[in-house]
Amino acid sequence: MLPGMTLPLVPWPSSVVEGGRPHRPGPGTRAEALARVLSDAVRIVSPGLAGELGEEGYALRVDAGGVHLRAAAEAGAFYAERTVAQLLTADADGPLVPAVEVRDVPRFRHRGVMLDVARRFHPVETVEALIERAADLKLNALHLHLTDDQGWRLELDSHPELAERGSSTGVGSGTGGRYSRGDFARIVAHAAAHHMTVIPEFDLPGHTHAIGLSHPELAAAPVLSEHVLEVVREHGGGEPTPGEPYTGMAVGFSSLRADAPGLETFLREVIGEIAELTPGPLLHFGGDEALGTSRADYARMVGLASRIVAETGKTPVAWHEAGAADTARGTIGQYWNFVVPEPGHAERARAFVERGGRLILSPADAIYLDMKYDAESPAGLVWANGPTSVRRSYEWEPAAVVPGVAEGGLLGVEAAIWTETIGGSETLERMVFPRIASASEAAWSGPLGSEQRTWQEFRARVAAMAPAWREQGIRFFRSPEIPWAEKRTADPGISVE
Ligand code: TNX
Repeated sequence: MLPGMTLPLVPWPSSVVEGGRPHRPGPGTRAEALARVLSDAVRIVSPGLAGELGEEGYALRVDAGGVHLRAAAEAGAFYAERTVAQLLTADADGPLVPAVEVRDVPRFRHRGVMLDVARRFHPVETVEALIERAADLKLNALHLHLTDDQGWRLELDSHPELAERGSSTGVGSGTGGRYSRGDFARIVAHAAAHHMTVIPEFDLPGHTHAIGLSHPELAAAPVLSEHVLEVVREHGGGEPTPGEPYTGMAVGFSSLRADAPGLETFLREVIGEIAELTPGPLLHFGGDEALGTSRADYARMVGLASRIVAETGKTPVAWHEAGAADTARGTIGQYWNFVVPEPGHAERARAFVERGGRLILSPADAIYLDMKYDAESPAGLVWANGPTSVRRSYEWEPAAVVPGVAEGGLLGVEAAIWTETIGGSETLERMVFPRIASASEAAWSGPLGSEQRTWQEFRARVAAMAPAWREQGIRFFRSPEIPWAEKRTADPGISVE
C-alpha cells in the first residue's frame, strides 16, 4: 500500500493510524499469505478487555514484525482478522500488510442482512455464501424471511403439511424449494461459525396465502383491492385464488382469520418449533402489509403472536406497522419506511421504544437491496422512491431517521433483499454488492459526515475492494458511481477478470 492511498477497509474502523514498514509474510498466493499472517499473529483474547473493547471490538497492530491483535471475545478477534484480510495486498516484492494501528468498536449491536427465501427459494449454498460475505463486512445477523404468500420454506415436525403443500412454487412459477430442519441447522451453524445469529421470520397475519394451501380453515378470503389488481395487471401471475399456489407479486391481500378456532394452538406449535430450532435471541413474526385485515383483528393477532414469541424466551421482532398494536413489552420494531418518514410511520416505530423495545432500521429507499440501481437495472423494483443508487444507499444517518429515537433507541441496521425479481445467485450478488457495504458502514462505523464516513471516502474504499471481490468470485454490479480498481498490484497468485 502506497502512502496516501485509501486503505481498502469497509466498514471503516473507529480509529486507524498508518505508518511504518509493512509486514511481509513472504512469497505465495494471497490465500497462502493470509493463512500465514493469521497463524503467526499474536492473538490475545481476554474477557478483561471487555471494558475497553466490548464483545465485538478489537485492537490491531501491524508492523514489520507481524500482526498483534487483542479482543475481549472470539467475535472481536474474528473481526480483527477480517480487517487483516482486507488490508492484505501485494506489490512487486510480494504480499504485504501495511503498518497500521487500528482500534475498532461497532456503533450498533445489530448489523443485519435479511434474505427473502419465500418469494423465490435460495438454496443452502447461496445462503452460506451470503453469510461468509456479510461476515467479511462485519455484519452479525442473518434474518431469513421464511414464509410469505408465495411459499412456506421451512419443514416443521409439528406441521409438515405447511412446507409439503406450501413450497412447490415461487414468484414466476419457479421451482420452489424448502429447507429441512437439517438444512436450517446447517445454516445456523455456518452463521455461528462466522459470528452471525439467525433470525427466522414467520410473517403474519398477512403474507400468509401459502398457509391456506394446507390450512384453509385459518385463511381469510383474499382481499383484491384496486392496488392488488393493478399489480396483477402489470406483473401478471393471475389473481390470488384460495387453495392454489400464488406465483405473482402482489402484496397485502392475504390474512389469517382472527376468529379461526385453531389459530392460537397453531401459532403456539409453529412458533414454538421455530424457537426451538433457533439458538439466537430474536424471532420475527412479521406484521407488515396486512392490508386486508381489519384493525381489530390485526391488533389481536399481532398482540397474540408477540406474546407467544415472548413466552418461548425469544425477543419478538416485528415490522414497524405492529407499533399500532399492543405488542409484548420489549418487542423490537423493524422500520422499513423511508429515510424521511412518510406520515404515520415514525409514530408507529416510536411506539416500540415507548414500550421498552428498540428499533432496527431498514429504510427502504436506502437499504432495500432489491431496488433497482438505475432505470437500466434488469432486476429490481422502484416503489421506494425510485431507483436507489449506491450513493443513496450510503448517504443516510441512522440517528436522524425516526424523530425522537436517537442512538440509544436503536438496536441497529439491517439491509433487506426481497426476491420478487431476484432469482439465482448471480442476480442476487449484483443487487447486493456493492450496496451491502453501505449498510455495513451505517451499522458499524461512526455517524455519517464524520471524517471517514463521507461518500467520497467510501466510494474510494469500495473501489479498492474490487480485486478482493473478484478473487472471491463475487459478481458485483460495476456501478459507474464507483472508480473501480482493476487489480491488486503484482500478486502472482491472482488472476484478474
Ligand atoms: C415491501 S416493507 C415488503 C415486502 C416486499 C418488498 C419489495 C415490507 C416489510 N414488506 O413484502 O417484498 O416491499 O420491495
